[in-house]
Amino acid sequence: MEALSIRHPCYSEDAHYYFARMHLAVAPACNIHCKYCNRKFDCVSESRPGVVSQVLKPAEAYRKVQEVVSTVPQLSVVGIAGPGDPLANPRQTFETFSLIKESWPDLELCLSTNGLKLADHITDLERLGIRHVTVTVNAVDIDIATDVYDRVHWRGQTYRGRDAAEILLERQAAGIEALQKAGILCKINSVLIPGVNDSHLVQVAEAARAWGAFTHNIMPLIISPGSPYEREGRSGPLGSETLKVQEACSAIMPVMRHCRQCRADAVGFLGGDTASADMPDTPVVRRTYPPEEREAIQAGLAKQLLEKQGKRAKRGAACGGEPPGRSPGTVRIAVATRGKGKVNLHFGHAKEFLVYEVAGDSSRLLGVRKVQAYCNGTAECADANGKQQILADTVAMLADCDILLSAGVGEHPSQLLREAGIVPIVKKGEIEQELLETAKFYRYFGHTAQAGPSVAPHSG
Ligand code: CLF
Ligand code: SF4
Repeated sequence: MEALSIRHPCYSEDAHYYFARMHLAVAPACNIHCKYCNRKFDCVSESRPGVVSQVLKPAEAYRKVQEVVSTVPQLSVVGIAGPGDPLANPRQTFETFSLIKESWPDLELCLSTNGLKLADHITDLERLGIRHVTVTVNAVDIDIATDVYDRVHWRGQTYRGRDAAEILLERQAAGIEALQKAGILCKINSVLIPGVNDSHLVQVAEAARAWGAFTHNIMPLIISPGSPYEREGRSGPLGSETLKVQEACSAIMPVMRHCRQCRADAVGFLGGDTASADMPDTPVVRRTYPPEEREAIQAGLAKQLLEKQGKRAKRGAACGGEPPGRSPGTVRIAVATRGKGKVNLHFGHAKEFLVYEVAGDSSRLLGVRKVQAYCNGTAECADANGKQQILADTVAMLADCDILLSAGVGEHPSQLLREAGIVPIVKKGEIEQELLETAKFYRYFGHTAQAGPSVAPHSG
């Protein structure tokens, strides 16, 4: 029998190359207030601010699924992740899920919550066959939680300070334990907040392991404009800081590395905005797929994925058990890609970079680095600071990398990258293969390495 996670793009790194998800923004209200949030935007505990999803009614959400399910044959998961908290809007959330369940029983249903009302809805989750739930746990210590949450609305009353934190933490633990009892896979999301919970997240990882959670997703803080944290002048972590915490936590339990902090109405592949264009060996023409064809395509994809995992296991490069910290002799490479598993994007066009570590003949994804407008932890457009600031922020975000692999890079950014100790290399091709070749090249030539065609005369 197929593992529960095999077709879920968030619960399996491999699956995100093969299967797509869609979010339905049917849940506008929230029952807590995180200090990094401004409710004019999407929930930051699962997505990113700076975008406002249009709220749908359940019937509208149903029609949206109807359209996507028949045109994107790789769609395997439908999730509700906001724009507020799904369980603060139980009528809309469960009505939407019921409609989907009735028409497409093969689609996995998924939800992401702050956990306050989770324990109250376990029977609803069971009734609808929901097998994947994400709970955002930013702290398991009352004092630290008091610094993260402004207030909590519980049983008709508003609580602040320690009282609010105590209620939330107690309800989160009760909800997660109830999920375990019900056999529902639980992913823990934690927002990494420098100066608040950065050194505490290993304790959250320990709690997550004790709860029996499936994976831990550590997301760099992105602060909503107008939020309390913005007023306090806080900012998000650098890529290297996020990586350090992810590595420390990965010694305790599996850590998700491929999260894209997607919006509450995202549709398609993680990291790709055009659904079927991002897939290997699957149709790229948008057309209507009848259910039997969709089923056959997905069965084929699951087979390909399992074969790939089998080959990797044979090569002895299976996932999991990652060593914390940077191992000697490894090469760290940032890749600019627009999907399809290829190096195929110009440095200046990248809104995110995939960062890999190459050791010998194997590579592993360390994480995704978001850049440009939201690179430094604020969600406002960086126009005011100008292009140079974006460039400087991008280079700082990649400062712990040895190489930048892209389909093109201008002379000025090349120079800045080199000054930061990052070798810009221009290449196009399969990421997996280019990583190994580039790392080999780098080990031989070190910082003097320069491969591929000469750098393009662009500015970005
Ligand atoms: Fe959506 Fe979340 Fe379900 Fe995935 S997203 S509700 S678990 S189907 Fe995935 Fe997006 Fe990261 Fe969330 S990449 S933000 S972890
Ligand atoms: Fe905002 Fe927190 Fe509610 Fe998400 S859970 S909508 S981040 S207050």
